[in-house]
Amino acid sequence: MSKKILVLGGDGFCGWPTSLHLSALGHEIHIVDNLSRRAIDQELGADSLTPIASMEERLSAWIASGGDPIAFHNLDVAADYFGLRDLIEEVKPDTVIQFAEQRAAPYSMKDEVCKVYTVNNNISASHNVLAAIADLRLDTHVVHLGTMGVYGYDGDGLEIPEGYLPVQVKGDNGEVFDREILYPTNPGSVYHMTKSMDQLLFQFYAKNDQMRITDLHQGIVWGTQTDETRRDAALINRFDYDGDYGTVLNRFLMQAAVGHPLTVHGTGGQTRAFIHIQDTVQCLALAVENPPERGERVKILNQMTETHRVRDLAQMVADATGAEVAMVDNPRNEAAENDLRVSNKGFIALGLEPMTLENGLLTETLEISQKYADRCLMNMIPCVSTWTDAQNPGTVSNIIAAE
Ligand code: NAD
Ligand code: USQ
Repeated sequence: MSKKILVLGGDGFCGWPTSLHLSALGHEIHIVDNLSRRAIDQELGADSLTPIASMEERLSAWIASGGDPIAFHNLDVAADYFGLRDLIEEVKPDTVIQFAEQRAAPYSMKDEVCKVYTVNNNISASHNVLAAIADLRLDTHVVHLGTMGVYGYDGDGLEIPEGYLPVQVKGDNGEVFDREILYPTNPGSVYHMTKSMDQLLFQFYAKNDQMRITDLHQGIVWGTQTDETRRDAALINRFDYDGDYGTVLNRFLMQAAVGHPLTVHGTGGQTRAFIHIQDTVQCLALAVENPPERGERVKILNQMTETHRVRDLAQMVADATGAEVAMVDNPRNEAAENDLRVSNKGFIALGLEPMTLENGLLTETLEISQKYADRCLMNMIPCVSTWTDAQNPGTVSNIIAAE
């Protein structure tokens, strides 16, 4: 059945292909975006490796390729609460998908201004959606993009469950109490911390207002194209590669394409969860079709298809391309080595057929990197945002300490 869907953050890396995919499935799509991601590129002096068209060109190209019209609303979801509320009241969406957050961990750790912006933007954006739907008393399903990073990387062999952890607590007289709690969060950056905080917002509104909420704990997304973005050059998805927004596998693939050594942080023993962008859009379609019941607790699904160790990914790309691997100082404050086992039974049960690195998509992403290699700004490749003063000799506290 066709649904009315607001896609908040629909100009972004995940939001754009998701909007097209849901439109292709016959849903009525309204993209809401303040284009802040494009503005941050300008602020950083960075750009997508792929040439992304303006929103107007994107939407015209979608119609020209046979797609149904998609509406666009240029609106700041975090700062313009009443603009958002009016829009939700007018459209009365069946589903709101909340992608509209500042999503780069290194950007969120850059300085105090970036920390404040990330917290204000992300928490207000998510809360504004919930407050508006509650106040309008709509039965709208909220689908939020969370992150695997909320679980932390303890790496002791426990399979990460989907959001909740059954625990037993011993009372004073030895009685044992059973509880099911949100998996204790252990975020690794201010950005990841905002996703931990989002979880409490959802828990409260699901309980207090019986809101239907799905929180997708997504792993690192790689690749760039989907079936829909391949339809026309003006539909191409963005490809971030700079030190703040580029994610590890896409960075390795483009580094190989431009002849830059693959930048493994530390020993590269960090194990992370991954998903290809084509599977991201499939997962969103499945989540939209399968809302929780009203009154049910937040439905948490781990949206990932495979785990890999960073140095193994670098070796895989090096073997495929002949690229050199460089072990560089880790700018982050994170465990040097961890194991990671993750349950993704929820999406598998809903019908997801995962794609993996072996599906030839690695080659496609490499070909795209090679095609647009001349657009690469080599000075944007290094990760210069550091997590602590100790890693940052230029900060005030270290200058004072040295005097
Ligand atoms: P992105 O930065 O490419 O897209 C986010 C979009 O939201 C941008 O177009 C931006 O302009 C918009 N936006 C941000 N704040 C806004 C506001 N206040 N009002 C209106 N629009 C706003 O990021 P992405 O990679 O597409 O990620 C989308 C979501 O998925 C994020 O919430 C992110 O945390 C989550 N996620 C991403 C990944 C990944 O690897 N890319 C992995 C896990 C989770
Ligand atoms: N890394 C390198 N070399 C690089 C870049 C990164 O070794 O050149 C390492 C990092 O130190 C880290 C790992 O690779 O250990 C992953 O870094 P990343 O930038 O690919 O991913 P991350 O910062 O975790 O963030 C990305 C998205 C974020 C999303 C998250 C999902 O930017 O929006 O929430 O992936 S997850 O990691 O599962 O939490």
